[in-house]
Amino acid sequence: MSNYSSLREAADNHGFRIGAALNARSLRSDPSYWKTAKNEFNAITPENALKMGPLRPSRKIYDFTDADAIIDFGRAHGMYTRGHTLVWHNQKPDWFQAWDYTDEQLEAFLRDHIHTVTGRYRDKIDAWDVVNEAIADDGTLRETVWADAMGENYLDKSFRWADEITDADLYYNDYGADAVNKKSDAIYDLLSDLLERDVPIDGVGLQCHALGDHPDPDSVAKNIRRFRELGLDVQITEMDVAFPLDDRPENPLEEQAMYYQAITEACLEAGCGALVQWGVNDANSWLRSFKDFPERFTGDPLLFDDNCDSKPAYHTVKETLADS
Ligand code: 9MR
Repeated sequence: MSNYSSLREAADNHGFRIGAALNARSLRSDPSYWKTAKNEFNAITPENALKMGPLRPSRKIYDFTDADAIIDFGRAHGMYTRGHTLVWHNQKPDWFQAWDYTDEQLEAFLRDHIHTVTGRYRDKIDAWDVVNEAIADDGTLRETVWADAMGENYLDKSFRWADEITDADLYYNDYGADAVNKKSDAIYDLLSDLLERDVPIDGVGLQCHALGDHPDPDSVAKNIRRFRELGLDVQITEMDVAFPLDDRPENPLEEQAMYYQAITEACLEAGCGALVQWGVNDANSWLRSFKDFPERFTGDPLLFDDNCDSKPAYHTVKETLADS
């Protein structure tokens, strides 16, 4: 057993970033959530507050209240901050539906959005997920409003606009691409092309939502290595580990602990610099409320339970960091 009193201390001592996605409501209202976030993690990602929908209640108005609260919390406690996300097909503002824009207007809107948001947090955000989930599950470019108006070039432009304003590291982030597979192959090709065109991209975020399928940790390590060899930084950006309700292992908490351990080992061995879990504690996990798969997965995917008590996975991750 290590002598470290927190995950944060173990991670700090080994130059690793261990993070959690945060929401402003729980930070404001739940003291054990606040305390766990502050004591156990040295990195944060606002879970929703920096997305276009929450930030843009109307076309001309920004609402930075929740984003500021989370980012100020991180800065007050010396945490590394990931900004999530500037360009995504989901969580667009509601008013978007009714907006009858031209391609040129949409491009100008996106450029202004990226300039404004990266500008506000110029000295406060360390890494941005500039583009999120641009590749579809079959490996082709996802059809989105951005691709529709601007073509594939929307990625190049988005990274360049962010780079005009901020010195933060600029990431491409996606799910289902944690291991070597068809989707991560497509992302590898996409990012190689961006680098070849001198697009300012620094890293790739592998989300690692391990729900039904738990990607093979050896293959995850191999995947991390190949992106590193391209010259990119790699981070695990949204990890959670759940099981299908109709195919639960006998000891889900033990299995979960072993899987978190294996991915932490893969990160350390392959040179991935951060592991961020997607929430602080189970009660706040998106799996509890996500409408797209009601009651399909166990709802306790994180390192802390509903009361913010540590789970077996917490201890395997901490020991793995301590031994590194
Ligand atoms: O956790 C987020 C949840 O609260 C939102 O309702 C949802 C909207 O689609 O987005 C969730 O976060 C997603 C992240 O931004 C991108 N990768 C997948 C995450 C889980 O769906």
